[in-house]
Amino acid sequence: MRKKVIAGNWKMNKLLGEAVQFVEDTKDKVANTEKVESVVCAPFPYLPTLVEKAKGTDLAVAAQTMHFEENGAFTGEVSPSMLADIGVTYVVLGHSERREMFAETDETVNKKTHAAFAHNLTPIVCVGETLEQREANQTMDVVENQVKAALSGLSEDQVKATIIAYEPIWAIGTGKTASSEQANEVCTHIRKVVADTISTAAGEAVRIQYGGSVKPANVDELLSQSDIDGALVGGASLEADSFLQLVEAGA
Ligand code: G2H
Repeated sequence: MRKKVIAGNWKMNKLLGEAVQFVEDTKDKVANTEKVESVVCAPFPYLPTLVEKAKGTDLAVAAQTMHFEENGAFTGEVSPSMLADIGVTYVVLGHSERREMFAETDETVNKKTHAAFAHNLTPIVCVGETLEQREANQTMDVVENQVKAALSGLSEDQVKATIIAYEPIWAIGTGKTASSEQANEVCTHIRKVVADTISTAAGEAVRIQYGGSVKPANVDELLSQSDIDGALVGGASLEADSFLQLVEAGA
């Protein structure tokens, strides 16, 4: 039985006071950790404060990206050791917005995945196809290649601990959700790719989220699918009430 993971990806939203208020409003209500993990992926400047506020609760705090190097001349970047040092426990890697706008590649995602494990950060690795690729029937190949590249060189235990977020790019922030069957079909393929390339046990253990316009109204159906183990949620994770409803759906 895989534990569900609901992660709210705030992207570049909220001011500090709003971020703190969100954590105050949710941290004691995200119980039921046997069945679901709750994560907020916040902008860098808020991470130390939010980690402190959420300490001792079941709300985990994540970064939305990081560099793969420990330190050095990388102006504006944040390293895995910095995140670990302040108590961050998860990190989103390879989000399509970072692939599209900030030159993230399969190669850098792979380096970052290794760097995450070297610092006990759980990586949430994002994969997904564009509308053009879906219409050209390339979805399975595109996603398969992204998954293989991201996981390359990881140990079986590391793969088992990885969270993969399948986010079809055409469904992100557009209000268009993949149907739960469409989403599950790709998640099933991802699990098979992991089983075939790593091991059957890794395929069984790896958790696969769906992301792309998930909201309280569609989360139940998505989470009821055989290979969907949670959601990476943008817009609908910004309000505490909505986030709590999403977590409740996973519990
Ligand atoms: C996809 C998702 C969060 P939204 O990017 O990662 O955003 O739920 O707003 O489509």
